[in-house]
Amino acid sequence: PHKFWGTQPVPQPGDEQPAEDGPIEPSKPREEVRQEPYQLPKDFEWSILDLTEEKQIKEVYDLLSLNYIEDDHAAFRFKYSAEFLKWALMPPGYHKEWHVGVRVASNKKLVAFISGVPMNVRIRANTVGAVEINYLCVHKKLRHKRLAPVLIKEVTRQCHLKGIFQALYTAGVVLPTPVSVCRYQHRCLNVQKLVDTKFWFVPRSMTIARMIRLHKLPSKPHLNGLREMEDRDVEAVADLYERYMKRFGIAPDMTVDDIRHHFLSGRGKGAGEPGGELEHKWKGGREGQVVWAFVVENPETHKITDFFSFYSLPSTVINNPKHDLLNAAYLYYYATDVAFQDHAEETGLLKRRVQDLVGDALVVADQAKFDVFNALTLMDTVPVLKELKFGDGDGFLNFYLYNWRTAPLAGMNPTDGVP
Ligand code: YNC
Ligand code: MG
Repeated sequence: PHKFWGTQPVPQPGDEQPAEDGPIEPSKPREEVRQEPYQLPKDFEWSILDLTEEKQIKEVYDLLSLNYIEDDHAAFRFKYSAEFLKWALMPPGYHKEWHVGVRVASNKKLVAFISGVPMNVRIRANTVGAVEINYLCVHKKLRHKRLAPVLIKEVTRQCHLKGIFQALYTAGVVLPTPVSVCRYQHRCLNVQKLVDTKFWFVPRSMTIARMIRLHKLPSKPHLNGLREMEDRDVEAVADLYERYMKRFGIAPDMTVDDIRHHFLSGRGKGAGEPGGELEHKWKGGREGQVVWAFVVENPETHKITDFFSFYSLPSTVINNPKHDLLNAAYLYYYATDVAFQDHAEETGLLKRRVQDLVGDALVVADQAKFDVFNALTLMDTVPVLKELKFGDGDGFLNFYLYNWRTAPLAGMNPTDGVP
């Protein structure tokens, strides 16, 4: 029984499949929304964070780097950089009121956090103005005191005050009720380090030398016309993104400004500068770079036919004598206009193209000295992962919608059930 989740507008265990998509409870006019913050245990106080202040970003960074998500064996913990948090928490149209902190009243130490960022999401035939909730974190010393529900209720109130009544979030834990679930997939790049840190293991029938050989990647990408995305590509990428994402039952809607923010902001020095041998600029990695985006420009027509992107999210290696950081790249959005050709799926054309795109993302990430490349079983990625030598992770990611009913969305084949 879920003492908190049982009270919330989310599908409950045993609910019937919805006849129609829509809200679970109606929206309220602003004056009917609770005006005063929820009560915190004594000795604690609410604090809206101003993330344009370096000092406050650093406080969130410090809280998360010591207290955020760990794997089941407490061997790794996500280490979002301050640059990453800025990029993720301040997209176009963000509200600082949705960056909700809890401090110890006496010394003002930040001990809990939850955040929301605005997004328009299309869920099957409906486009909904919503909030994406992330970075819910309670200091390790304050766990199991029912602080999480208070944080969730307070951020919900702040969203209601801005006229937003639907939310999207993901979690490793199973709560009422996932709308989809995906599995993490990992492609080893630095085999030796992954084995040393026990992130990956050498199978019984294998030697480490063979494993290193097996995972060796070419030193140059393979797609003709591949180059780093630049500001002049934003409109073309936005258009391609919009058309490609129609393939799936759920997808964020992105304006041109969103595209610019998500693919071009927070990049390291030298990124996207025209001219010269582009690869010299990303070889060896870029200090502080969060997101990496590449386009394929047709050499004859100069049309942008494809793009791919990934982001950098390291993990702290907990208690390892040799290594303290695992440099992980995560596949982010990609699209290809091959999908719009007749019979692209039946003929295997689409699969081949996605495999080329993700394959080149691996090459770039390897050259930039990432240790591992991660992906989820979603979009058109699933059929290409085995061939690109990804392996199943232990982790699953559950996708949730707040106050919106819809039938389950497949992680494996997202086009299932699309009207
Ligand atoms: C979780 N991850 O089930 P019941 S993901 C949501 N998401 O409630 P307490 C969670 N709920 O079952 P603790 C949750 N984890 O009794 C637990 N819960 O109904 C529920 N970890 O609260 C749980 N970050 O305070 C139970 O638990 C209740 O002290 C128990 O705190 C939990 O960001 C947590 O994994 C996760 O920092 C804060 O363990 C803590 O254990 C922690 O006694 C490490 O809480 C970091 C971590 C979670 C990452 C994420 C998405 C969060 C989504 C929240 C829901 C948003 C709803 C939509 C709101 C906007 C609506 C509009 C408009
Ligand atoms: Mg608690």
